[in-house]
Amino acid sequence: MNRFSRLTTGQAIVRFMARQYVERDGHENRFIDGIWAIFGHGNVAGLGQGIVEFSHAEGLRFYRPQNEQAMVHTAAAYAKHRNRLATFACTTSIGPGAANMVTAAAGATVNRIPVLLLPSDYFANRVPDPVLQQVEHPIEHDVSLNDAFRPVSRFFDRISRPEQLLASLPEAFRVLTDPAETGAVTIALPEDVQAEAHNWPIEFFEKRVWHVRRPVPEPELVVALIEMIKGAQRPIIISGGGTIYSEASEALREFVEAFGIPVTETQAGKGVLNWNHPLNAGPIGSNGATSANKLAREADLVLTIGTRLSDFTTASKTAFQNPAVRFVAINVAPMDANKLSARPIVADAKRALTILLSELKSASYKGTSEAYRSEVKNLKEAWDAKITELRTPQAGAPLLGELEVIGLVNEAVGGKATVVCAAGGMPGELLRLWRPEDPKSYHLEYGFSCMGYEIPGGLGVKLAEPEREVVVMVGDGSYLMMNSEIVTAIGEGIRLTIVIVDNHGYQCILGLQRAVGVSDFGNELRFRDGATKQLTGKYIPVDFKKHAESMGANAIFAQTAEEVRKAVGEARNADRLTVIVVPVDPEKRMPGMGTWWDVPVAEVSGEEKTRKTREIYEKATENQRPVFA
Ligand SMILES: Cc1ncc(C[n+]2csc(CCOP(=O)(O)OP(=O)(O)O)c2C)c(N)n1
Ligand SMILES: [Mg+2]
Repeated sequence: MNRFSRLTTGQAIVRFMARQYVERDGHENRFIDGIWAIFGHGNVAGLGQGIVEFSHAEGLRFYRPQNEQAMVHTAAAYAKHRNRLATFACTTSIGPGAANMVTAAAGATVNRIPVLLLPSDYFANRVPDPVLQQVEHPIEHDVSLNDAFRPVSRFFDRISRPEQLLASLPEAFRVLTDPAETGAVTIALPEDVQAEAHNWPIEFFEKRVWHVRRPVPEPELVVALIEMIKGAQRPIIISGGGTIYSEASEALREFVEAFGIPVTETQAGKGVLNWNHPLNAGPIGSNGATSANKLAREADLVLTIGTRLSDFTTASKTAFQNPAVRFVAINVAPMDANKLSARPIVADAKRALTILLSELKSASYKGTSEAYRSEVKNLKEAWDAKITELRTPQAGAPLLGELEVIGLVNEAVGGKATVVCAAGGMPGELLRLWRPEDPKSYHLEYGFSCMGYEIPGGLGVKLAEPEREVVVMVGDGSYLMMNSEIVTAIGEGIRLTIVIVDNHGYQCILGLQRAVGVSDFGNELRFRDGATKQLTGKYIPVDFKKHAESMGANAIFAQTAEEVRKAVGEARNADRLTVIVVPVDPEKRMPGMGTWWDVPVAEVSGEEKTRKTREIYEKATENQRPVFA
């Protein structure tokens, strides 16, 4: 005799979500840790009613943010900090509320971070069409705004009959919990269907534990890799976010200590080894270290682990200049494992490193030469000294530089606090300057580099690990774009530190504009000038301290090194979120370090300097190696 629960679609979703668990290495936990919602007519009645009736009873906490994009950033940051073993669900109304999530959905997908998105959709029965906020596509009548989620989701479905959930939800959770497939998962929910009831087989709501797989490498490929490593004179490792998500830091440390192979880091991978580990050669690529980049340039074997090899990592394919260089990639995702013509080892980072360590030992591999190890040591020491110099405040200047602020904040919070950042000049500077002492202490969203991630991201990290000190570094531009989750944090009683570095605008893009031979234009925050009618007037003064205070934050203005140190200490002891506003000299920029990033320069121009820059650009593209053997 079949048994059923009669529930609406909305109620069924809440109950199902609450009962999904993950297991990895024998540890089990709930996968969806809460529901974030901004209600509108599209979701307040259907899914919203289900949330009210069931979420508390099912132990799912409900959160009410200020912006749909922001709540998805928070969910992604939460999931990233939890090594993708837990996330949040996010629901919106139809139309603009749903559209607001698309940007952050892309961010999650680019970064391979699970988030569950439940936007509402137009009536499946189409009777009241066009419903408020409906985009009426004149030709494709089944298209809705939510189709904009398709290219940025790893799984997409639209539920036009309740019972479709029986097939859709398990598939959604399979994708969310799969390390290779994960990203944004979107289930669009027509307004009428959310409220419709169905007789659900009770088995549908039984607790389900999703095993998070750790695939082992194919033995034949391990044999081949061992031969390649044994034959290499100048091997390096590039370690990305996947190493951290796989919790492979210790395995990586043991591996490199056994064989003297230097590790270079990406934005998502930084922190996998302590900054001062002798084999941590620093960050690689366009924003990389002189040490890592010299090793990369001359490497004959590059072992990439858990990285998607973005253009910043490969310096737009200029990083590797040894004609004999070969790549091997350990990655759980086949797409990433096959980049740069690498020998693809589709496997979990921790498992692969553990197996490689023992196989290399059995093969009597003794590791790299003494000469190579001492070269690595010298390069690292020189790099660390350079960074200490860049981080140290210079006496006497009226304003600090951004690099000095980073150094001061890092000194004050230590290497175990988590720093959060995403866009602007600071990601590149943090990559070089920040000194993490724990794999979870460096949280950069630099796959999508989405302005606005910073504050909601900090909130997500703090929710994931409330005991950890969290410091958000945010530019004035990103802050002005998205700051209102401060209100959410205040409401939740969450204490974190936000440092606004105010340099009057989009200074990193201004720097880039100059680098591509264009005059300063449209990036600083300036008044329209009465005479020129251009945006060349004085800086528009923004009182960020008052702004933060108006949202309930504790706010401090800090201009000198001493004031910054003191403010960070005060923030740590404050009873609520603290915003520290630091004005900086925009022209104290990161010095050039001989690296490159491909940003094309105009091929023709009336400006002499643009034409000169184009010549330099064309010359630089000659260093690109688009294809490797
Ligand atoms: C949503 C979004 N829009 C535009 C950009 C392009 N962009 C990257 S950094 C930046 C300026 C950021 O300004 P600010 O936060 O003040 O940092 P600064 O450049 O001054 O370091 C812009 C416009 C982006 N990354 N994300
Ligand atoms: Mg700025």
